[in-house]
Amino acid sequence: MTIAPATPASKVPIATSLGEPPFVTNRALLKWISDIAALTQPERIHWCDGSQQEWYELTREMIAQGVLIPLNPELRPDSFLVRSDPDDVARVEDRTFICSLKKEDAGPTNNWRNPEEMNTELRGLFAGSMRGRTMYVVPFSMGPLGGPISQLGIQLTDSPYAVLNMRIMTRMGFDALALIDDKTPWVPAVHSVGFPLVDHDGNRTDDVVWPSNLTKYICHFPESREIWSYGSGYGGNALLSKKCFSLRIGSYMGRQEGWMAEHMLILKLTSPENKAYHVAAAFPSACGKTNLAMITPTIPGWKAETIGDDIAWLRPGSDGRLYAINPEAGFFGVAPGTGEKTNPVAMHTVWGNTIFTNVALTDEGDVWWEGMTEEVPEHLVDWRGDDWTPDSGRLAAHPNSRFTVPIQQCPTLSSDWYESEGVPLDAIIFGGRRATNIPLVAEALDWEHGVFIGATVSSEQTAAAEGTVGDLRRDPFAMLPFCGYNMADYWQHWLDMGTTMGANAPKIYQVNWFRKDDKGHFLWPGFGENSRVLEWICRRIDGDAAVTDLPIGRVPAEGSLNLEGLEIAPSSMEQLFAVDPAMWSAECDLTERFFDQFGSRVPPVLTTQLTALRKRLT
Ligand code: OXD
Ligand code: MN
Repeated sequence: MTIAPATPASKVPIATSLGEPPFVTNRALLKWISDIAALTQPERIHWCDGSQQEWYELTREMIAQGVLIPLNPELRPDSFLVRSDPDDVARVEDRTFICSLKKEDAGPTNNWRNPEEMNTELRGLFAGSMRGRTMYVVPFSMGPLGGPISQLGIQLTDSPYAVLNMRIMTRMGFDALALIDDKTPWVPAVHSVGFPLVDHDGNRTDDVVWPSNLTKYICHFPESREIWSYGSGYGGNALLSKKCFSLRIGSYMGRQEGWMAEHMLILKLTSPENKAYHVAAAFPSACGKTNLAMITPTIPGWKAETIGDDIAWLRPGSDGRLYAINPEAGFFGVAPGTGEKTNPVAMHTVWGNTIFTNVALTDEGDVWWEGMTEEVPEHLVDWRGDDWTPDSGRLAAHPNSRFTVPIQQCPTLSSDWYESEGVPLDAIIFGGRRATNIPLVAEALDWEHGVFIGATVSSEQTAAAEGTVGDLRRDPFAMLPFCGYNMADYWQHWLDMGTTMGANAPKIYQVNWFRKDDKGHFLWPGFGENSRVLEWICRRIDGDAAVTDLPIGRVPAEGSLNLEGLEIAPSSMEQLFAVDPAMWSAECDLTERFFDQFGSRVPPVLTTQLTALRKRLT
């Protein structure tokens, strides 16, 4: 297909043909690519086939340009370090927009822009934004190719770094492209780092190691299921399959089509009796989600296997149960804090074939970050490329530095990850980082109570003073930055899904590994010991664990949580489950205020739940 002539035609080298592979005949798809090319004016267009050969060619080019730093092949084979621009190091929530037709449909927790106005603004920004660069056509499948829960997308990007990451994080290439025929729905996603190499007069500027733009826009058009991202090359801003598609657009699609896109890990647990259980768990950022996804149980006989660490797509199966897939194919994990002690599975996963972004470089040509080893190297090159010693007084790795690695390298990967139909969920878990109030574990009284728990998930911003609840950052369902529509409507969708599933719905639990005593010490050891809580949940599912009814839910009855081999004072156990009615009443007031911001869109079931909780507390 030929692209419409761009202006000015004279001096600017612009791709003149799409160069589509012969098997692509989908006219809508070709027209979209042609339109975006006419707008962004790339010099070349490359269709990503997803092959190893393509990977080698891209990485070779990027090494030559100084973008990728190859690590020592003896220590970290086929792995690279990349350093981003210090102004482009994380997701930019204040530049993330939901462009629904009506503002109320984005809700009070999203930034909203009128779709037409945003479209006009974006067209201005994207005009010529790929000049002098290659536009990569990146077809991908979220979930196994052709699977019943899977979805397809195409990202157009001028960032080869994004291409490499997308190849790890998704099933990317011609196999996915071949599935997009005239009748298959797919999500179009346009991405530019906003750093053209040729200006309107044809003058060339030199490239930089990490091209980006101080102006950033991460835009979602739920009604037309489109994504447009400008100005950033980092993480969720640039790997549009992840938060943009799998969560923001996915959640909107899920509501329309009767499924759910969730910010959840998926774990398979096998008991000493060889019975398998599947759980999905939602935690806000920085609550140890990756550690739980790769947990090494401390209790004898239990096995934990990883299915996903970040995103779960859930859909009722023909038997009425809720089935889950991890739509991703890799981990984009936070490096700092990951070490042999905290997460040995992650450390083994990143043995090679890994892209590290914004970590430190050792003198031996390997990577390092805070928390990786107890011993701190005497000399490093830090994430900005400067010399670093332990007394430099600054971090060697950026706190949001990352590893991108294929999930198939995870030593605890469950074969269920390959299941295109997904796995039937036995339990859904909600967690937060709470110094007060929230017990180590509690079972929801029913689905509606579980949705109330999910809707009120929070982390404490400041250490709470004695007898008070700290500042709560609400992160309902851990979806606050990721829900593509009004959060209150999302709660209603959860309630509706419960009605659809009825007695087949998984049980819902709340956990909190972070409760503290009045001196500020953690009461629970966490990490592998969290397997004790998972064991209790599995026993409950089988009806084998006794409970005590508390106003906030059902907690393990005395002796029903397995504490064998764990040294923990009975007073700590007591505090882990203590319910202080005054503090809970204060928390209920905060919940009421939180719900108020959603006005009349809050499902009445949730206000009834709040009233019922208040009543149980008195
Ligand atoms: C992530 C996040 O990067 O939740 O997964 O921020
Ligand atoms: Mn996440």
